[in-house]
Amino acid sequence: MNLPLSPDRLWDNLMALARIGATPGGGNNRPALSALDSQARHQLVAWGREAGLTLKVDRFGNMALRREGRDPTRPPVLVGSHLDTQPTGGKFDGPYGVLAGLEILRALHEAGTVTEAPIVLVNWTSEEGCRFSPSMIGAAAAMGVITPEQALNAPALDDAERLGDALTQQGWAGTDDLGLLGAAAYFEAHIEQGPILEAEGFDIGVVTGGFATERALVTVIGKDGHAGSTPMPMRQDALLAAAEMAVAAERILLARAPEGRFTVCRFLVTPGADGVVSGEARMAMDFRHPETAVLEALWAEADAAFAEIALRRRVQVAREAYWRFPRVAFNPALAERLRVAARRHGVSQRDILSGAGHDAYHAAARMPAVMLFIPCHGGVSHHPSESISREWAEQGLRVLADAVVETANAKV
Ligand code: HGY
Ligand code: MN
Ligand code: MN
Repeated sequence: MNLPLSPDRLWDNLMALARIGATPGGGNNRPALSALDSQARHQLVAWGREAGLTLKVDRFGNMALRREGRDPTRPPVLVGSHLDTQPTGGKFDGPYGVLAGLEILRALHEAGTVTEAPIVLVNWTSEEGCRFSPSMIGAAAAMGVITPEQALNAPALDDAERLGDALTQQGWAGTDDLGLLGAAAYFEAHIEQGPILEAEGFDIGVVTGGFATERALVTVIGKDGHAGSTPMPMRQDALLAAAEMAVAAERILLARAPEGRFTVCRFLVTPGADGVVSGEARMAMDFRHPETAVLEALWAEADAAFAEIALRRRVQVAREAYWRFPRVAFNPALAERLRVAARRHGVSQRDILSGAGHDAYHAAARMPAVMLFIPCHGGVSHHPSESISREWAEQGLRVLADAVVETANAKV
């Protein structure tokens, strides 16, 4: 298929978008539903208008930019990702998938090529869980994985705002039915955010699935005390108990290396004041493993270790999971379509599992879905120095375009 795709225009758009919320060191800080996220959304609307796309926005702020097909009754093919970033994010995590999808629709528009099925570009609200928790709220709500109330009442971690308030405040509380649930397929192109493709010399990763993931808030309650006059044996030091639990959890996950992944994403201490033994500590712990059953067993092992530490240190410990999904399996037929397209373009490829969570995980619960990874330098992501080559960006675009258009023209 020889669509007039323009890799240069894709790159220029990536650089233009990266100027919205640019941070020192070349990164981006565009928190979900902040004024900067809204500015990026409006930029996408303007580009979509140039490409003849019609916009719909749902009650969660998810954006659907639609190109009609010859048969408007056929379920659409979706392609998308997210525009919000981590506070210390890069230029490409999210925007690459959105703007590669846009470039496909632009090329179809310029060529006057009409596919059988409609194609819809999606920008999902609040993929990063760093402002509103948990991650991937827009996709989860649109796919019915969480309730509208859970999505709209999602708390901001940095202030008292709810996601629903921010939607209204920024003018992105839509009322449209995007018609996503009945879609024929969902494609998401994304940077790998890991080192494998670059290290092994592959230009494309065909993502066959994703790690099982569970993030939980672990709360440790001890007793405040004076840092000077409280003898050590009398202390109920929540911070040190939590620290020992974190190290114990790391040991448990390291025993399952290399697939076991453990992170303490946030560590909050109260009062955390000079001169005080802190009586409360809360950790956002993130466990990941390719196998759901193993992940569950690892949490059980960690809970036992936490209970032993709590008893010995005379503190209370409680754990509440707030972000969880089992191992994700993407659609084999769509994965094969990506492999064939990569071979057609002479692009080296390998199958790969995703350790990072993506909006595609929730889409995969409701429709055939698949992801395509391109490498990123040093596997660095969620960092201002996140970077890709123009060649990788182009190769991913061409492979994605073939698979998306073939799916939109597939015989039903
Ligand atoms: O944490 C994740 O995996 C996602 O990138 N927010
Ligand atoms: Mn992402
Ligand atoms: Mn991310």
